[in-house]
Amino acid sequence: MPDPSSDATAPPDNAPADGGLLGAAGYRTLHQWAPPATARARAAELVTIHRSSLREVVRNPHADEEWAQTLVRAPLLVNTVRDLIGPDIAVENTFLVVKWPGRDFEVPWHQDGINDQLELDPLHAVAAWIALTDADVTTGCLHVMPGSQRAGYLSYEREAATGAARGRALGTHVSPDSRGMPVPLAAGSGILMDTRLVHCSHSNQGVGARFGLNIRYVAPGGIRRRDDSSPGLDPITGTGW
Ligand SMILES: O=C(O)CCC(=O)C(=O)O
Repeated sequence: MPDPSSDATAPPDNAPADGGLLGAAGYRTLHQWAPPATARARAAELVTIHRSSLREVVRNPHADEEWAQTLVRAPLLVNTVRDLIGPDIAVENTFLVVKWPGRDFEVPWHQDGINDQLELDPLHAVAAWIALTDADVTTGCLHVMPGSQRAGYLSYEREAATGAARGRALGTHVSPDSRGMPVPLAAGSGILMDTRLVHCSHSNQGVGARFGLNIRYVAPGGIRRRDDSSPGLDPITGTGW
């Protein structure tokens, strides 16, 4: 596993001494990126669109769906991310994850900042998970391993068959029966995570659909490509792209 910081640009001035932008826990909750009613109204529209197909993952909705383009530019979210990784930020990737009630859909333990194509510099990138509906332990909120970012990026293996479309399963460091710490969130709130933070989510055993948008923000120099692919960036602020 390459050293994730070996070709990084200099850490931002506000980088804490322990090497994580989000402190010892590796995450921070974010309140009211939008009024809860606004988030729920958006989720209701998405239910209408996706209910017939029961689609579970929509890749990069920020590229062509107005609601997601607006969400990734929500002022509270953007300002908080800029405080963490600097004034120039871009969206590298988004995933809308839908957990339909009663369906088996576990997102395995994983880290957002590493995959076959790239590795994100944890001092120049941050992951966000944004609640469009209320998310709690019944409906499939995120579970995190506080402090897990300090172990760095872990080796991972892809899940077989259908699971590959949903996430990556880590092969080490996480006990198969560990449930981590649940992070219940109300619609209109979210969580910012160190890109190395180990997290997962369980199936929705509630009565309504659970919608969440995962966003990866990067600053210039925040991506190390691991192959010759060239993922597009959606600049949000700054001119250095
Ligand atoms: O929405 C979920 O349940 C999990 C999403 C997640 O962990 C991710 O996209 O990185």
